[in-house]
Amino acid sequence: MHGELATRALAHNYPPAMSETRFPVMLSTWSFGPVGNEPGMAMMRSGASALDGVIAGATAIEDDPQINSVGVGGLPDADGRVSLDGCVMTDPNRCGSVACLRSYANPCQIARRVMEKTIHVMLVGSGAEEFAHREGFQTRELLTPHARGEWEKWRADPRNLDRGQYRGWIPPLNVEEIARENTGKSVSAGGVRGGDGPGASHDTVSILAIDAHGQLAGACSTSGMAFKVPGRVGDSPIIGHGLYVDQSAGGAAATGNGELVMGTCSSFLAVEKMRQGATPLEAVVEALDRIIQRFEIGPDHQVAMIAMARPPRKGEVWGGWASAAIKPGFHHTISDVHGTRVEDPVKVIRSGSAWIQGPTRGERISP
Ligand code: SD4
Repeated sequence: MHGELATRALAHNYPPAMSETRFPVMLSTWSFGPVGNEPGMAMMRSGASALDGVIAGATAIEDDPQINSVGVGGLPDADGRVSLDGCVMTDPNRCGSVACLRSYANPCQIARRVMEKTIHVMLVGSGAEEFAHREGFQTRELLTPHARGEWEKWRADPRNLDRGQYRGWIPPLNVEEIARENTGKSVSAGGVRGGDGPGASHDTVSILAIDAHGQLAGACSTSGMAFKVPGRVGDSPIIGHGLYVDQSAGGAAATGNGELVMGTCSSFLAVEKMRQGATPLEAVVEALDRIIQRFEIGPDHQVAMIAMARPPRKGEVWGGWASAAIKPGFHHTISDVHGTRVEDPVKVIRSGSAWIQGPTRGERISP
């Protein structure tokens, strides 16, 4: 397995230039990251906490209807209904989560209320919606005409829905980045938003940040796998799977096929590796290797991870951050003293894989 490892160390991002490390720093998944990083960093530069920063970042992405697998504009489930999942975390005793919200657009804000106003960690479905209502959140229509059109196209293809025997759907590899590839746009600061067409799909945003006060926080928000079985919840809102943060060990977050992440507690695993002394890069590679060892990786499977070392203690050099993906096609967005940049991951484990493989419209999982 390790023979397949290919390192793409980018001198400008890994390891970070320690002497130049200044907080705040924000790291997020995919090339739409700048949509969230820019407002999140602006808040943290004005003294806001990392928790405020990551939630502001997630909210901006959730509110952008062009990003069509997070928040408003997310692709719906097999019945044509959008459902959103999200969580926030700053420490093992400070986390909140919601899943299967059908009429509220900002799961990370609601997850924060769960964390701050209840003795619980996670609320789901109608209970989560009643809680959001009591907390004063406004309902929103989540299904955009574009997302509805995509669902109608998907439903019209008999390969996708074998009625009565529906087993689920695997999105095309790197569905988040296909629009960029199709349009030939280059990755640039400022990011790329999906255009029209089937390639415009995007997915989970995971954000990790350290603020100017040296506090670490994370947020994760998604509409989950497009055209999923109604009721399906993936890794993203589950503490330890899609996101894990511990001030004394570090933070990690995942994106991609949630079922692979959930089998291996990827974010918790990566943070525990950092607790034991691994660098952020070693930690995410170990977590992704675990997935590769325990799952048969299909042509449309992809998982990518980001990780951030715990905030440095007085006089300590910061351990930095990293990202890695099982296959090519993933990008992260980093914001630091040098500005905001969309970059290739630090490491791609199966670097020989094609950028996009398999049917572009997905395929049914055989029974
Ligand atoms: C899920 N992990 O629901 C999410 C989807 C995702 O990039 O991250 N896509 O399985």
